[in-house]
Amino acid sequence: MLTRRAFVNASTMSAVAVAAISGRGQAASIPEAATMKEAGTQKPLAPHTGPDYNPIVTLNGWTAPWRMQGDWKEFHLVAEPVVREIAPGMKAYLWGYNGQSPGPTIETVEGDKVRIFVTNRLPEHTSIHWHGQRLPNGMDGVTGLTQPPIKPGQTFVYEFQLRRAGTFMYHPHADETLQLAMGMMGLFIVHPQDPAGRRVDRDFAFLLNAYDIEAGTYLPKVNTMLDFNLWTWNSRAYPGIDPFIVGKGDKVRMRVGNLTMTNHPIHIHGHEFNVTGTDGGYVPKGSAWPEVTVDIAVGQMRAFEFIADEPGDWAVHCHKSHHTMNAMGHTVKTYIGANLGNLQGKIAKVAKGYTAMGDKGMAEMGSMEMPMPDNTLPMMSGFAQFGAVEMGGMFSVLKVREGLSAGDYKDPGWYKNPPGTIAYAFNGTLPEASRATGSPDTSHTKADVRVVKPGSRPAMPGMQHD
Ligand SMILES: [Cu+2]
Repeated sequence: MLTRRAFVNASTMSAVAVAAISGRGQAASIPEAATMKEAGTQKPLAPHTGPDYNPIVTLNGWTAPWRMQGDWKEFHLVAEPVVREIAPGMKAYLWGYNGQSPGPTIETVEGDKVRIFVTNRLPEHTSIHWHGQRLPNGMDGVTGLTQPPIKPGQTFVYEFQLRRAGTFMYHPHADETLQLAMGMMGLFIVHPQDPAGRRVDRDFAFLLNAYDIEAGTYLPKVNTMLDFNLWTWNSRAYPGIDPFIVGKGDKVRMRVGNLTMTNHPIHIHGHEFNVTGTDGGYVPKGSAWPEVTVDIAVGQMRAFEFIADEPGDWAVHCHKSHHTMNAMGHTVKTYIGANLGNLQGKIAKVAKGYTAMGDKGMAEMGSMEMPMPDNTLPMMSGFAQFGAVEMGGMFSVLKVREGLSAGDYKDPGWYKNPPGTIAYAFNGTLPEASRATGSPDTSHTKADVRVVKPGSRPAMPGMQHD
């Protein structure tokens, strides 16, 4: 739900900003700063000016509204403390923009002249760097190097023309370690001037970020460098990350930017994709390369595209397995194969309620109701139609469904698998249904088992021999 802040008028602006605006003979009013209360994926914002592009879907996020002032597209970002729901059951005290972390996605078209007002409501100074953009040096947002800091209470104005299309980011370049660790970042999308040129049916975007928030607390530890316990997409952790809803046959694009301090190999199931965008912009047609996993290095952006032609509920996740866990204790010992049976009784005598865990593996944690401090996410969680998913962190689901109309992003529920297409427990005979479909291969039944050993040459009908 979009709510409107009170109009910020010239009297609250800094002398610098007023001078900047009046110097250009503009009316000294700042566009309203919209703010977002909800952490769910908001409806994409169709353009009301300029080329008719297909708008971006910001995963668990939203798009900044703008107004036209002459031929300038004007936005208003407010840097401020926010409360972000990381997943149901856990909130974090972060810093962000316009009510959320990440801030709203800025969505524009190549050639646009943008004027971005930035108001600082943080307790310390800030600035915004427009990551990846070509712009006048003094608009680059590096405190001390290209501009003075934006002090608390001040509003600064950034003005530049968008010289190339692609996927970009924005983030502070002032007290950067702390401000990034607190969640200050956003996406900046520039569509090509001819929207038909690179059109897709569903265009998703998200940022990779990470937090270190101790169990039972709300504030990120800002001095952590690598050992984060919450690996997030747009400051959300699974099962709080919304699914990607797409129609069967849709051309889908995902745009991903990495503002963590390690790389993330993003992997999708059931489909291969083409990498069509990098930090440098669109990959020339014909040079895109196929992958099922794309590694996104620190500070990088990647866009990839595929035709969603396989119906189902397909996992999409970072392939570093520790990044699909929440609040993981990296100092916990490994007990696989140990006999914890006796230990349980002994420790329970001194520590009431102690449960020995992990002698068979850690999967039991995915379905157990363990007592935890308030405001803490389970390490492995999420339930689907076949039980516990045993995931957390950077994990979501690509839901490919037949017959979705354009712009329908409603969660369709779990996939209804056609009969005979789900992996099943073998009980000595193959089920009738499986034999009837002819696929999988049912020529080898219990009564007719042909064993093929390494090195042996089986005489298989239809096989060519040299
Ligand atoms: Cu990762």
